[in-house]
Amino acid sequence: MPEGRIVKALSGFYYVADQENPDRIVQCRARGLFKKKGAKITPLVGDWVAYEAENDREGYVMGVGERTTELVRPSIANVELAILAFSAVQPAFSPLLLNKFLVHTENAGLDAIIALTKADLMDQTECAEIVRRYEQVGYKIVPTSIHDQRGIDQLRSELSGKLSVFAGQSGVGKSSLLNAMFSDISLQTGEVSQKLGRGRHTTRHVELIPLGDGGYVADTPGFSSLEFMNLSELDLAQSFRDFERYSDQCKFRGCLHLKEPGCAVQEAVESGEILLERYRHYQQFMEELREYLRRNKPW
Ligand SMILES: Nc1nc2c(ncn2[C@@H]2O[C@H](COP(=O)(O)OP(=O)(O)O)[C@@H](O)[C@H]2O)c(=O)[nH]1
Ligand SMILES: [Mg+2]
Ligand SMILES: [Zn+2]
Repeated sequence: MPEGRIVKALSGFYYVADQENPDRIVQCRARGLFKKKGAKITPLVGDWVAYEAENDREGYVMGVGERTTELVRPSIANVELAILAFSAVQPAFSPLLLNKFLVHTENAGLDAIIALTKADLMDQTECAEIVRRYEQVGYKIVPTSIHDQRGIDQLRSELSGKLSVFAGQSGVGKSSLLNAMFSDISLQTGEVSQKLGRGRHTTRHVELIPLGDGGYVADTPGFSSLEFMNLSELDLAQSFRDFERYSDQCKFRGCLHLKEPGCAVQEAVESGEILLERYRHYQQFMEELREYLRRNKPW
């Protein structure tokens, strides 16, 4: 039975790109119910599936493969990499929002690369300082510009062969960046696309854009909800990569690095090995999470 990947889901149809010949898109309906460990599952964009073709263009999805990752909102399976697009200016660089996105990627089990967009508009010393800080935290961060082309080739090679999502606020330059990296893509940019965006409540279908090298990017804003759903306090503590190296040495197992004595993370903050800003944001997210849990108690 042929296999392929769902690249679009719309009105009950799944559009499957054949694995051997990805230019061949077969419009499929789902046949029967798919179950994993007894629970019903719905095929998602990104899923690897087995399908039966009735003819060149139509067929049935017959089975859904194991997923490596599963994002909710947008629902996409098997995403490997998140490109977090944050502009240097317009809108101003927001470390708080970036750190929040990083909590989400860590929790979803995604690798993340930060694209510092519109780097041409930023003071270069400041740009280098942001790069230094996020490298210290443990992330790859690439300053990009569609005007002087910096970072474009590097980012393109990072995306090669992978299924990626582009996440970031509207206006940071996601579409421009994709257009600059891939000459076959022509997404609308600037004010036009913002008008068409019509705010976050418009339901949009998820569609994967083929990159021509086996890779795909999801054409979606990504992580539309930044509330800490389904996250425990310990999950949050473990989403800070820069804490990991120290947390083993905390006196208490399950230490949340807040007021516990003998906490190696707090010590590393005091000695400057962990950035104070990251720790402050961690404290803030913990408060938000606790507030969220209070509001959403099941009793
Ligand atoms: N100076 C500068 N402006 C950019 C750059 N990338 C995008 N822009 C501008 O930022 C605005 C928003 O870009 P767009 O790609 O639509 O952002 P999106 O909403 O994230 O997809 C447009 O007016 C672009 O021309 C860049 O690298 N440098
Ligand atoms: Mg856009
Ligand atoms: Zn601790």
